[in-house]
Amino acid sequence: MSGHMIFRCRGGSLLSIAAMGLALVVMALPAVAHDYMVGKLHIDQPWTRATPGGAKVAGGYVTITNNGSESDRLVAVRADFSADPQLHEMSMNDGVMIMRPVEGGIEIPAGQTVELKPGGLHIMFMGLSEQLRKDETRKVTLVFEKAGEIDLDFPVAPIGSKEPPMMDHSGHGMTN
Ligand SMILES: [Cu+2]
Repeated sequence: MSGHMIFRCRGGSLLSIAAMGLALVVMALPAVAHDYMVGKLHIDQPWTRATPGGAKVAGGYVTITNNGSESDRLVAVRADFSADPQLHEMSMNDGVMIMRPVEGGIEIPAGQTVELKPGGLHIMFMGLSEQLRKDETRKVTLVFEKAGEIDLDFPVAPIGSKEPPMMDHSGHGMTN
C-alpha cells in the first residue's frame, strides 16, 4: 500500500518537472504572436514578402482553420499600406498560369484548413503606398462573413521567399 503511494508521489514529481520544462520552452519563444483566434477560426502564420522599390503589389499569405460546424468566408482584407487589397486565385488559361480575383471571397469550410500560399490562393496587396522591407511587420485586417474582423501582424519575409520568415528575431536591433 505504502509502495503504491510512493509510486504515485514520484509520478507527480516527474509530471511537475516536465511541466516546468514546458513552461521554460514556452517562455523562450519570441514574443511575436503568429497565431490567432476569431470566433471558431484559428488563424496561423500570416506573412508577406519584401518588395523592390517602386513595386505596386505584394502577396499576403496565411493559414485558416475552421473549427466550427458552419462554413465561413474570408470576404475582405484591409491594410493601411495598400489602396486595394484583393483575394486572388491561380488558374490555368490556355496553358498559362494566371491569377484573378476570387468571386465572393474565399470559403473556409467547416472542419477544414485553407492555406493561402505562394502559387495558390493568396491576398494581393494592390496599390502599395510604401515599400515592404524584410524583418518589418505590417498590420492587416481580415474580414470574415460570420466570425467578423481580426487584426493580424504580417511579418515581412525577404524578397522571393516561398515560406514564412523565421519568427525568431532574437538579437534583432542590436546589429542593424
Ligand atoms: Cu495575385
